[in-house]
Amino acid sequence: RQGIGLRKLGKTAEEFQQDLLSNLYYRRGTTVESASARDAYETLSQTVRDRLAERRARTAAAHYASNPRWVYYLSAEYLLGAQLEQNLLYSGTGEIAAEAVKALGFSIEDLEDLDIEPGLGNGGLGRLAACLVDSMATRDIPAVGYGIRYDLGIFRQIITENGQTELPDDWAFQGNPWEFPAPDDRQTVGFYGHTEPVPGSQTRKVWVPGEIVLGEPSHMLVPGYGTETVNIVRLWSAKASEASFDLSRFSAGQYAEAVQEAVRAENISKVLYPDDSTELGRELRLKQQYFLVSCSLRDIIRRFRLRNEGWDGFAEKTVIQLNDTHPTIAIAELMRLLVDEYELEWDRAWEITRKTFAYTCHTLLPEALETWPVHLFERLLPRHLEIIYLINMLFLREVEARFPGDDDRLRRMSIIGEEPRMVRMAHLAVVGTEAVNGVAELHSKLLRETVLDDFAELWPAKFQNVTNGISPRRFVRIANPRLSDLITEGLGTDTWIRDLERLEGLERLADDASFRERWQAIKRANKVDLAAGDPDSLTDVMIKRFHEYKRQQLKVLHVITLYHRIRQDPGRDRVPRTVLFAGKAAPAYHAAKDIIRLIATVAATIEKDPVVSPYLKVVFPSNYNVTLAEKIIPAADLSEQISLAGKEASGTGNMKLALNGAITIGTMDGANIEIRARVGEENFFLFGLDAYEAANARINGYFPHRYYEHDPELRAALDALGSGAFGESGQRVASSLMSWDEYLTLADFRSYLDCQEQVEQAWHDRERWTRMSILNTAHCGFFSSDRTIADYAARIWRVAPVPVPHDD
Ligand code: DL6
Repeated sequence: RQGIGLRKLGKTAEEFQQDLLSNLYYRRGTTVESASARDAYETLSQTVRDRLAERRARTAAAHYASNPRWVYYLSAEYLLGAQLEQNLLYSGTGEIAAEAVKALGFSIEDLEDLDIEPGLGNGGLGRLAACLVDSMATRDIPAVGYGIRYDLGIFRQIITENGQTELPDDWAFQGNPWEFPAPDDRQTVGFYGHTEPVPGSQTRKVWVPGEIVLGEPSHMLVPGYGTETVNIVRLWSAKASEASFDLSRFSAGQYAEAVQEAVRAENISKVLYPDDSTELGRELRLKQQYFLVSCSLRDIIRRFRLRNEGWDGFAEKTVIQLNDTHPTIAIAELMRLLVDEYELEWDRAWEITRKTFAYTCHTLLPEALETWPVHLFERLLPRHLEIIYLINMLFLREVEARFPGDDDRLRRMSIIGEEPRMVRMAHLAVVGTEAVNGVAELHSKLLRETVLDDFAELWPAKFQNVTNGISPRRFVRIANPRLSDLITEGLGTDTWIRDLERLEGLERLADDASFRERWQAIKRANKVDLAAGDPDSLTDVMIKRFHEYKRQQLKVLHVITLYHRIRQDPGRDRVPRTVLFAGKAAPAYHAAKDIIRLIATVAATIEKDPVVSPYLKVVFPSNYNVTLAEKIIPAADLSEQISLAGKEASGTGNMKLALNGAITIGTMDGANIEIRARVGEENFFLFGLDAYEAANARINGYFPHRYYEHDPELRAALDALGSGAFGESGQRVASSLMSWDEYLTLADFRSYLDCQEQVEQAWHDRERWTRMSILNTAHCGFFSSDRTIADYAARIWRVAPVPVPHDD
């Protein structure tokens, strides 16, 4: 099949226009006269997609020719964000496309409003996956991202005075023009059933599944920026096999029963679990995980087999990155495939498996470390449990040899926990991989010192840090075009979009009064666009999932204190603030939903108060997602990163906001520490306990009541909540803080309030503030996901880029 060439798609406005029309007539089946905005959107998307598909074809040819080492990124979540604007930028067709749709009678902005956002993730972890695949393509790394094509993504959120309401997110209801179905690459996945011995073999078994489900892939294109590479994200949908339709029941008139099994099969990819950081041991969730893993591994092997024979080269040609523990069952599945299906010796299979996988941990919360009840595993994946037992036995022998007689250590490190008996996925992930990394320096250090300390002692070289990063394309160039233009003008080049450390060149411009003036004007214009409050007020944003460890409750206590201060002394000159919250709470996480409802009540109370409302406004736009983040971030002055130190693994919103010139008020947690080290302590508002002080606080006896007693402003805020002035949710929040205060909110209250005073002083001096803002942007180039990928490529994956030739 070599030598078959492709007709080139034109690069001029006329050629684009011609292709747009041809798509309108021949693919969409409509005409210029009757085209609706949706017709135009679909057609434009196809025309842009075709240009990327052409590059995709060249990418595949280059990869095929070089038979490289591949990176396979396994992630249960991807928050890809809207696609149109990104793909216009990455295909360099923005201007000609705008002209072409104008001729059809539409504006590109109208069509962008119709673009879908596949919400296939919960928060940071899913958005990180999207930034990393972007950067893999940008860095020319041969890579495929694997995930699940959930029919329903993260729920749509509506905020009212009653708090959060959830609605289903049928994101592809009107189709997804960015997707290519590939039904021929479908895979068969087994569940349940039993295992049978293989005569003459100690290790091989035959698994006879009790249920068979099909996995059908489709893929979305992932173009690199400023390069020719186009990689893919391949997403699996569960489909019932033909056998699951019960014809005999149908014939007997039992219509619902006839499709019951098929419905159950397709439920596997029906909905994304909306939990973030707290997974419950639910069977469907484990089914999803195995479904993703089983389909992806077979696809990976199929791809390997296209250019290679035998198994000798597998681990050299393949690295599979596990994005958190969600896909960890892949370790047992690869062993099963190699031992049972391809009949390799156990030791050889184990060597290949261990060399193939690497694991990224994204949490420090003990409750977020996944475990599964042994009985559930035994029923759903009986063969995998046997394999895990054997892996564990051999592993514990290794531990015993190194630390003889240390039974307690064996118990701590075992992949199987006792009472109740659980499979500890993080332990399996450490045992079955070549490299383990945390996502920020502090996080990686705490993993080694606390959660995974025994493993770090056994295998110190296995543990690494790769600090997270974000895509400068999406979160600066696309989200903040005004600032991007100014940066390009200031630096005299736009190469910073691919090489973000070049932002350092802005440092000298921080002292240029006219540059500062323009910088300020852009921030103001972005605030006008956002229309959240007075554009001259301090825009103070806290945008992230709702979780007690992130401490939105601390921010509420601050807002209530400001409210009290204004009421007590209405005549005083004050810094007007717009406090913007956005984010979702898991539907079953009642304490987080109480905080949301409390914020809504506080916002309404302030709004109604003529004394306070000129100085303070609280806004809470509904349905925080990537698209909304792209609007809020460019308008932010102050970035709230106020988690209890030692709890936020990294954070990535902190990076996005700092890069857009917001100044952080934050604790010594996650990547905040690295942001502060880079932007300089004078350009960062630090408060609160550090991770070690926080860990010691409980040990030394923590009594939240003492803070209540000793701090009159804190007392007033908590009393107001306790009195019911802000509703029942407020009472519950106060009572939880007063009784236990898991995340030491009260301990950090005074330090936080004092720090907010410093913020206001700095804000008064607008020249100083703007300088700080410019320096934040200038020194945050490190936080590009391109750098993150360069780190993974060099230290964990050991892969080299494969450049894709141009078409001319
Ligand atoms: O690494 C991406 C992101 C971090 O920035 C956040 O700090 C962290 O909370 C988040 N982790 C999760 C954990 N879920 N689990 N397990 O979403 O990852």
